[in-house]
Amino acid sequence: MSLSRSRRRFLGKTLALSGSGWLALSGLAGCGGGNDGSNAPTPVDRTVDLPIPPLVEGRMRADGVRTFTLRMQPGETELVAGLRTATLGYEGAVLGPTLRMRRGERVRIQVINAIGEPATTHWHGMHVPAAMDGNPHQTFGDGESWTAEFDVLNEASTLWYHPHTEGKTGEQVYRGLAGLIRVEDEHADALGLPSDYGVDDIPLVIQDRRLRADGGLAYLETAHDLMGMKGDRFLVNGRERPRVYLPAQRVRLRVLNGSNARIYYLGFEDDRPFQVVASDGGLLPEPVTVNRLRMAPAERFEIVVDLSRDLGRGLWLRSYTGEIVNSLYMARGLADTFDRGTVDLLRLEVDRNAIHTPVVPQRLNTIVALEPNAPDRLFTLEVTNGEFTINRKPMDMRRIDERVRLGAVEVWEIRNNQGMLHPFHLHDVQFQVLSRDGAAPPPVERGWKDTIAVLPFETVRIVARFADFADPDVPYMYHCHILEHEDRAMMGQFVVT
Ligand SMILES: [Cu+2]
Repeated sequence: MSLSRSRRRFLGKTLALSGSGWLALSGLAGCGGGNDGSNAPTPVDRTVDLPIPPLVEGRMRADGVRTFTLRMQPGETELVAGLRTATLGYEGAVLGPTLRMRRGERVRIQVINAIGEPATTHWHGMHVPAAMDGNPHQTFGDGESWTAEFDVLNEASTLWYHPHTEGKTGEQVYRGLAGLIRVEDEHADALGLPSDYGVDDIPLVIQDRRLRADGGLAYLETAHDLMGMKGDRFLVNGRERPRVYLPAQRVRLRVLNGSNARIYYLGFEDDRPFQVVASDGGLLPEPVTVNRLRMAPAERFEIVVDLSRDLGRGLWLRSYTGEIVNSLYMARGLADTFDRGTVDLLRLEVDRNAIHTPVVPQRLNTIVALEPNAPDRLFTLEVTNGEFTINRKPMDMRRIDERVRLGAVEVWEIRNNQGMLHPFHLHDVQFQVLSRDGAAPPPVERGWKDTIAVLPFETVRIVARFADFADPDVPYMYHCHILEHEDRAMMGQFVVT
């Protein structure tokens, strides 16, 4: 089925529920309906242990290729205490293992589809050939498998994998399909940062969900949800408000905003400063000390928090989104109760003496500014005829929107013509952020990124080098990473030739 046909059918069905949600698309009209989940179960005030996804190394084959298997499968998970929820996972009931790989080696990943419908798996942030990207052009059906093989060219970083299925990405991720990739290299190894997985180097996948009273996942119940599916239950690694036991020392948290649409503004309950050491694509040039950190969907940040004086104490990692809500949503009716307030995410319990003595060096990485060698391209994010679009065009699988010359270093100017934030994600390459509305980006955005939050009516300029992989036939994608916007056509395609 063509994208346009399936999308029209979807919109026809949901628009019949209520037309009001779409008025807010213009960024002008108000929308009365909030998604506060009034029929959701009452939150249970207790915490459970933080699940740590297994760190898997695959199998090293005789041909020197590190080989992984990821089976997408159904399962049942206690996302919130006392409720059983039907979920999807990779190699388990929900989420997936953390894939450990090293720069310079070759990896092969066989993905098996056992979820009863077509799917893909995209290596978000990974610099790979377009045919290995796992985008909608590499869709495979239930009972089938797809194998990606590529050299790990990325530097040490926290990447992730998730479905990228035409029109179904939001639903498949929401049901549980997502996992982390931990890329390591010798440079990062030598720095002395906390790096003992699950001990002082903790992966955190932050997501929100809405559950029905019977525990089932509620997805796209109202037209308002099409603006971006947000829930009222906050999960870390697939559990609601869990607790993690940590040693009294510096600890690294590798945070992924794995939510479909929710924006977080992270901080600790005592407002203590912490150090941001890495962004989407690798280590920052130097650590940046903050006490709040905004994270849009698909963004990753690695932070180091000093717990050396906290033995016997605990503290909450929270989202203080209410402090910045007016900068995220200018259109009325788009922010819900949780966007306007504070949310407890994860309880850190410091129950042990220091195990390691990790450090945070003053120099972390060398990032040479890219020099453009090609004309700029302009991308406008807006709503055209009731659809989310880029350059006023809804996504069409058969249309190539941009042709980039191999080796080009290009500035992409992204203009948000709307009253809500759109996180813009570029496949193939990591980019540098040049400016936000003409001003220098904040220090936490001075490293490599693959997803950039573009604020309401803001213009962001990024620069990227499109090196290594040319293919005139198989495109890469660029799109909004609010998954309901992506599925509703806020996406385009480019080839590198
Ligand atoms: Cu968007």
